[in-house]
Amino acid sequence: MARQKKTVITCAITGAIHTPTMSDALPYTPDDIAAQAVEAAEAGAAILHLHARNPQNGSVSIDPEDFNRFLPRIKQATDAVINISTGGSLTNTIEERIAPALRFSPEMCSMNMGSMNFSFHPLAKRYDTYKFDWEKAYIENSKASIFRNTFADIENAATQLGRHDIKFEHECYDVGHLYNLKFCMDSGLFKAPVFIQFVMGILGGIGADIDNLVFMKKTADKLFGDDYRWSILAAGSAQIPLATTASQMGGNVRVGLEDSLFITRGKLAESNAQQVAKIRRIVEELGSEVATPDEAREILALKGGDKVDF
Ligand code: KMH
Ligand code: ZN
Repeated sequence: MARQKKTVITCAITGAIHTPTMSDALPYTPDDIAAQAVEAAEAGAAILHLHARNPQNGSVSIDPEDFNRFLPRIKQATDAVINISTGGSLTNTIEERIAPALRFSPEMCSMNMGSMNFSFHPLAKRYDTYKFDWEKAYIENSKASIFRNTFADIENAATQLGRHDIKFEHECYDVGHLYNLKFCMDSGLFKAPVFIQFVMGILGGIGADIDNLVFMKKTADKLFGDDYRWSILAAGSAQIPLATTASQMGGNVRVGLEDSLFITRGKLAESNAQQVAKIRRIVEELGSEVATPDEAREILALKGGDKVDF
């Protein structure tokens, strides 16, 4: 597969698994999620990665009805590719987590490639007060929680979602998850070319630095040859610096308030679109072009925006 010429920007609008509501910019109502998603697409995001939240208190929602409150509106207002999260929260079962993607049959959805102690408990030290009651305990409890994605869970999710011709964003939080993906491909569960999201800087997974990025890329090259596409998501303050590096290595990039509430170290972002505009500006100034939604569809071989159920 020839080196990709355009950079696909994904924007992860709100998150839920590990994203505190401790920024007024973080959208959690359907109105705000839809508005920020459309704005991010206008700023240059070809793909919108979406979670839902409880509109009253911002807690994780995996209820398809909560997704239904914003998916049709986003589809009407933009031609961006919709990617529905199957991550849910640390307490949801895999059946609950895949229910929205099964119902809406989007062009893309996430597929988490291994179990881990996905932890953000150190955040509890950062805040004295919380916007919502549920948040303190949820953050503290992550210290002892397993984000469960066993081989059986992955097989179950892939088998049910596979019938919908959905392209997976294979979220790999460490080098071992690349080997998990390779094992699943060899078992016939996923076909090349796969789309891999290198997830870096989550406590419980690989750290966010350039050495590790190169190691992830070299390992993926060894396992998958030329026949894969990749993107990077670095959490927190590493988000834009590592996205910049990855874009120069031929990778695609993911930004968004799901993975960092900041626009630069110590300064909260005003919106998702602000992060998209920033990485777009950098990518373009460094001589690359940003992919449109239809170019992203071609690059990732997606089924098309007319084949979704919303
Ligand atoms: N925010 C990422 C680190 C999912 O949605 O399935 C985790 C994530 C998982 O995006
Ligand atoms: Zn997500």
